[in-house]
Amino acid sequence: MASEPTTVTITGGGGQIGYALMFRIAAGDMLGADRPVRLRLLEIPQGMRAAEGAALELQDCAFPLLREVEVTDDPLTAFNGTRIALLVGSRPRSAGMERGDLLAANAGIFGPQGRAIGAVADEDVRVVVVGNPANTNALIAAASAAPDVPAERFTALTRLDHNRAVGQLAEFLEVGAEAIADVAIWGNHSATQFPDVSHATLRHGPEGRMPLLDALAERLGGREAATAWLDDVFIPRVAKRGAEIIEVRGSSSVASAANAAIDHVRDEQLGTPRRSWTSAAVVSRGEYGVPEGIVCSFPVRSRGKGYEVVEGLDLDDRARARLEASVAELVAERDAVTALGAL
Ligand code: NAX
Repeated sequence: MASEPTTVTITGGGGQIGYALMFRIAAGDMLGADRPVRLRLLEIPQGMRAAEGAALELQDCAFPLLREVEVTDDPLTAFNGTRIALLVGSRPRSAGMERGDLLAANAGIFGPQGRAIGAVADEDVRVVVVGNPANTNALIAAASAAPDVPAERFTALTRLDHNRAVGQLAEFLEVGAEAIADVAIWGNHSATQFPDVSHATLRHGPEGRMPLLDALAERLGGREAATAWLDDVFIPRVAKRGAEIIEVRGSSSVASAANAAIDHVRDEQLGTPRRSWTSAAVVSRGEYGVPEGIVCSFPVRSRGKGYEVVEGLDLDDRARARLEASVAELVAERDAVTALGAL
């Protein structure tokens, strides 16, 4: 077992997703059973007691991998030496709040946090933004950490959308989730996202795989019916799943969001399965015509040194139109925060 612990910082450590995250990280679910962790929980003063209470519970678990827990409201303390940062705490949209106000409030959080990461984090730090609007918050944090931290170290979470898409397909096709590969989420973590199954495959027989679109067509009685199901049922259900959870559960997604954040970091750190991919929002280098610099979800792979966009996939006209609509929203968000002086 490596003896030097990895420093992991969770912002919003007194909130719901933070609470669901920290026990699994301390149990070794994120970095593996051979990597001890030092946890830092960043909160605002109002959230400190809740985070401190969670830290007491962590102690009561006596996790063998957990070396230390520190709760603080000072970003420079929270990010000191941080190797993995999960930026969860954000300003939620309150009733009647305009989008511009939401972006401004979050720029006031992710700008200073990005600066603190640039100033004191480990030189190989990786950051995933969970707090919404996640893509644009990641863009602000990355810009604020420059030039000390390369922008590509900042990512935003669309793995929950990815996992939701896989879950929907698995249920519909009556297979286990592990039988489905190469689904992709493109664009923004918002209702404009494009959950894409056109390159996805389904396990078929002991060794083989078949195109997932063929499996859908078989089940639904033809290609046209499959396309209609994707457009009318699957895509809206995945894109609006967060609202469905709130309606049914009476509260937003928590354990599934924490699980997705753990999947995101684990695959980034330890690598995605060979010949397969996942989805994450990363800084565009112009792939698929997405403007350079914006944080956009793509199919991505990792060999353990950060996510790389899977290039060279064909996008038909309908897919391209969906991607462009979501990218237009990201560009509008970037322009709004630029106008606020946050970039
Ligand atoms: P909670 O309100 O339970 O917790 C948020 C915590 O963040 C609070 O304890 C608050 O005090 C703290 N906080 C606020 N500002 C902070 C700051 N400047 N520094 C440190 N801590 C700060 O929300 P929760 O349910 O945990 O959700 C957190 C965020 O995740 C929200 O923005 C939510 O929209 C977002 N989500 C993102 C998802 C994704 O897939 N990207 C899915 C789930 C979730 O909706």
